[in-house]
Amino acid sequence: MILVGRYRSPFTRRVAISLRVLGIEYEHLPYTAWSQLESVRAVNPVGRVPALVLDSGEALFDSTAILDYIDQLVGPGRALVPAAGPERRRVLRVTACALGALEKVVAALYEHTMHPPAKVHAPWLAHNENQARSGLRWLDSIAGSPWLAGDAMTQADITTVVTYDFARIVNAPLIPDGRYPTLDALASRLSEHPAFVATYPAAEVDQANPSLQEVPCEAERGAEGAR
Ligand SMILES: N[C@@H](CCC(=O)N[C@@H](CS)C(=O)NCC(=O)O)C(=O)O
Repeated sequence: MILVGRYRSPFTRRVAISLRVLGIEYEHLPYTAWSQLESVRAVNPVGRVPALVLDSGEALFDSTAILDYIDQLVGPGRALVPAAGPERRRVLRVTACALGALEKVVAALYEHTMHPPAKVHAPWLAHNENQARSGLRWLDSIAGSPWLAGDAMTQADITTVVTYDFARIVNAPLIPDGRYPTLDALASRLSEHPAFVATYPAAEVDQANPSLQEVPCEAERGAEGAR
């Protein structure tokens, strides 16, 4: 199977990490939905990453549908979202919060990068950042055992840490030192996990040296961009 999308896309990264955690081999095509839009449209009519192209040629998108397929592939005993019951509800609830916060971080980033500075609408930017903060606060507050839901790593942990890493990369002021101690601890622990190390966006940026301007969702903001 082929995973289409750069790891700088957090939606792509959560799929890549899940594939690696489950030991599913894949080929990686690090296309961006911006300068390589036609190649991305060939596998997703909406032109967004990630897509997963199966050996049969069937293309799956978006990240939630792909993760559902991967879980079905490995079966209920290894799936990253439990098959039923309160365990499933908890993993879905936490994952939904992490994904919602991620979408808000992306919306705030687009407000910055897709408009000229004079057209940035400060109230909409603040709204999105506040929604993201609220989601992160809740995620930080629910921590129990080493994992966010249950006694093993689930999709809740993967999507939460991908969101946290992404927020720190593109909008460091959203994550002041010490504000989210539980998320800090979880992200720091998983930063040593091979699946998280291999997909960390900075490593990919170094290898590919892409133009940061043309890929807002997937771009890193340097010090001059930080507020
Ligand atoms: N809901 C989608 C979101 C995917 C998404 O927004 N991907 C971004 C990259 S981070 C993209 O391709 N953006 C291009 C665009 O929106 O035109 C998913 O979970 O896969």
